[in-house]
Amino acid sequence: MESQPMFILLFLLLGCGQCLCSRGLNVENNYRNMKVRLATDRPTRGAVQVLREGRVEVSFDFGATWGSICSTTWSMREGNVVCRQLGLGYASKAAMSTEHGDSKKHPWEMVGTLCRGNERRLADCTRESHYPNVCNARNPNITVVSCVSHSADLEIGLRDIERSARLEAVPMSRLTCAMEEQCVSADAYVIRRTNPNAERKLLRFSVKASNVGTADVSPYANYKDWVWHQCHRHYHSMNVFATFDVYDLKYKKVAQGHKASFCLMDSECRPGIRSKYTCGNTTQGISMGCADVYTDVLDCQWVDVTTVPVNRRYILRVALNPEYKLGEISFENNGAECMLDYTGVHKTTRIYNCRRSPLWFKI
Ligand SMILES: [Ca+2]
Repeated sequence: MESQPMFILLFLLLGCGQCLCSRGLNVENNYRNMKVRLATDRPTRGAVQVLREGRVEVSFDFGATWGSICSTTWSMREGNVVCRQLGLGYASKAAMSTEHGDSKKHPWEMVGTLCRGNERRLADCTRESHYPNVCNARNPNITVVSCVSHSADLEIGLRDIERSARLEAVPMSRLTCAMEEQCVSADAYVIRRTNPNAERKLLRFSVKASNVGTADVSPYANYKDWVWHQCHRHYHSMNVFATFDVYDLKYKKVAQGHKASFCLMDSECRPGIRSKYTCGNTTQGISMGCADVYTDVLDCQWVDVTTVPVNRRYILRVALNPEYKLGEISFENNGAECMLDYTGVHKTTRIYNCRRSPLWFKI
């Protein structure tokens, strides 16, 4: 760890040259021997207890010395791996912060982590491909996690997408509210100036988000921060709950849906389970054993495919909690990939062969 200030100085002087980055703190270490623990500078009450929240520390010398972690991708997926490795369940919080100490007092031993979320140990994760820009001498933040024994787990419904898919042509004059929420592609706003009745082709489908976990889904934002949407007359508790994207067969994105913000509620529950969350201003969530269904008739529940070339085959990808903002047991069941035959005509456009896919998605 003695060498870190020198490394950071070199790093700043050289402006993160590729060769320096590839020989950074995070490459040459022996990851197989990496030990992980949680620690905190906060006073702990009473006798020694198992820490469930703290800064994440790693050691590469069998516990003789410990250091902290800096990462740009630090999220619930990396947090889940740390909690799993420590036998503490699942991450309910994953942050880069100074709440349990800072990088000055606890210098980074490792920078650049990248986990899929299902690894058994942090040592099994890959690294960020570039030296993280945020890991410089001015950054006091270090990685922090909070672990819980029970967690929610969103699972996407595959058949719901296939069964409900339909293409609809709608004049822009009927999309005022949706356009206010940026639910159509950018060219529509230009066209509307001269032709307000021009039609948009919307690929509509329903998305069902079931909570198959062992705790309720709770929106991560404090309800005081929820945003009132006048047009739709309800509060949105999450900025990005789901994403809808259309790719060509080489995984080049050709259209994307609105980064949908949502009001979370229990739309349907398994027999014997009572729904308790509504779309109210303090009562949003998805109970264990319940699902929130966003039906194809809802505003913005579509991808605007007006400019997508017709008579071709595409891939529709739907992802729940794509930014890993909500803690979950697994992120392997959050995505769906479906084949899309797009003809530009309702009768012959279809979505089929939906498969489950992880959130982990590399092109
Ligand atoms: Ca999940």
